Amino acid sequence: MLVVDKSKEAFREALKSIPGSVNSPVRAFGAVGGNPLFIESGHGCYINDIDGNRYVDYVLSWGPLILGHLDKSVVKSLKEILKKGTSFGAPTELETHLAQLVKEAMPSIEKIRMVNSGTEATMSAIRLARGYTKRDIVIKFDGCYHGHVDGLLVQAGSGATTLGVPTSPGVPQDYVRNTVTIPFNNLDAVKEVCNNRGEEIACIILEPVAGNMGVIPPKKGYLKGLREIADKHGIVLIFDEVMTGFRVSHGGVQELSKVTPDLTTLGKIIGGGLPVGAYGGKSEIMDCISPVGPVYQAGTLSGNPMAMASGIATLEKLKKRGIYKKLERNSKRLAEGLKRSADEAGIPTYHTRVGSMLCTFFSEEEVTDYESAKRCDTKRYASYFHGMLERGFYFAPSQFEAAFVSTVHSEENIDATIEASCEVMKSLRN
Ligand code: KE4
Repeated sequence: MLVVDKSKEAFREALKSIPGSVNSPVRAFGAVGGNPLFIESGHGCYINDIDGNRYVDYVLSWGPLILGHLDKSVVKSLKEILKKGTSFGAPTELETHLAQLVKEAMPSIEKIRMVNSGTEATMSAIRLARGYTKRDIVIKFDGCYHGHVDGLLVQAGSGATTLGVPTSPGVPQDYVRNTVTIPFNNLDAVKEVCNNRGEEIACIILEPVAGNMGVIPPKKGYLKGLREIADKHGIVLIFDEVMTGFRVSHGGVQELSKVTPDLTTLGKIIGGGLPVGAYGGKSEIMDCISPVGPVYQAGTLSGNPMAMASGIATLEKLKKRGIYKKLERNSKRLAEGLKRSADEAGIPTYHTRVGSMLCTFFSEEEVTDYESAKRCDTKRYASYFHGMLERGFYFAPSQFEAAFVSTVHSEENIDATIEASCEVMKSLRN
C-alpha cells in the first residue's frame, strides 16, 4: 500500500486556495479516484512524490519531456540564458533559431509564430484561417481536444471527457454555432458536410493522430481524404500536432503520413518542459497575421528566451542520429509487453501505438472513434492505474489520455513495467 500522507496533507492545504487542488483538471485523479500525488522532483524517466515514493513516469508532463526530466543539455541552456535575462519583450535570435529548427523538421511550415500554450496556438490558427478565408465555420472531430478554446470546447476530449463535460457551460451558444463536430475517422460525414456547406467553412482542425480520447490513429486514407476535401472546397486544413509534433516522429504525423496541412499547431516538446506553443504554415496564410496582415494576435511572453532555450536544446538533441530508432524500439517493446500482460491474464484490451505515444483501452472492441472510446471500462482502467501506481509506475490518471515513452526509459524500466502489468492485470480478473 502506498504511503502518501504528505500528499494528502498537501491536497487538503491546496484545496483552500486552488479549485480541486490543481491548475489543470486532468491532474485531479477525478477519473481514477483518490487524491493527486504532489510531486517533489523528477530526474530521467523518474518522478518522486513528496512522500519519497519514486515512479517510472509515463506522463512526462503530458508529453513535453521526451528527453526525460532534467535533461543535461536543457538544464545547461537554461543556466546560460539565466546569466543574460529571462524576458525582454523584444525579438531575440533564439526565437529565429527555434523557428528554423521547427521548419527543418516540418517543411510545410514556411512561417511560424510562437505563443505560450497549445490552446493559444489553436485559438490563433482558427482566427487566422477565418481571417484568411473570410469564412466562419470550423469543423472539428468528436473526442479531439485542442485546448480550452471557447469555440472548440464542443465534444472535446482529454480532461473535458474525463470529467464528463465535453461541451463546457460558460461557452455561449453563439460561440459554438459556427463549430461543426463530426465523428473522427468518418470521411463520408466530412464529405457530406463540405458538399452542403463547403464555401462557408474556414478550416478543418484535427489531431492527425488523436491522443485525447486515448490514442486513436487515423484510418488508412483518412488524412489524404481530408486533404482532398479541403483542396476541393478551399478549406484550410489544420493539423493540431501539439502532442504528435516531434513525438510520433521528428516531423510529426505530416512526415509519417506524407499528408501536408496548410497550418500546423505545436506545443509541448518544442518547449522542452517550459510554456510554449506555436502555429505556422504557408507564408501566404501566415502573412495575414499582424503586424504584416490584419489578423490580430499577440502575447507578452511569446518567444521568451527561457522557453526558446529549452526548446532549442530539446530539438537539437532530437536531431541526433538513431534517437527515434531507439524510441521506436523501446515503445514497441512496451506496447507489446502491455498487450501480452493483458492477454495472458484474459483481460480484454485494445492496444494502440504511434511512435512513442500509446494506449491500453479496456475494451472488448476495436477503438476507432469517440463513441467506441467512451464504451471502455473506465472503472477497470482506474483499478489498473492504481495497481501500477502502487508498484511504482505512473500512467495517465484517465483512460482518455496517452502514455509517453522518453529517450531515457531503459529496457530495464520497460521490462519492469511489463512485469508489474502482468501482476496487475491478473489482479483485475473478477
Ligand atoms: P495546452 O493549452 O494545454 O498547452 O495545449 C492544449 C492542447 C492542444 N492540442 C492538443 C492535441 C493537446 O493534446 C493539448 C493539451 N493536451 C492535454 C493532455 N491531453 C494537456 C494536459 C492538461 O490539460 O493538463
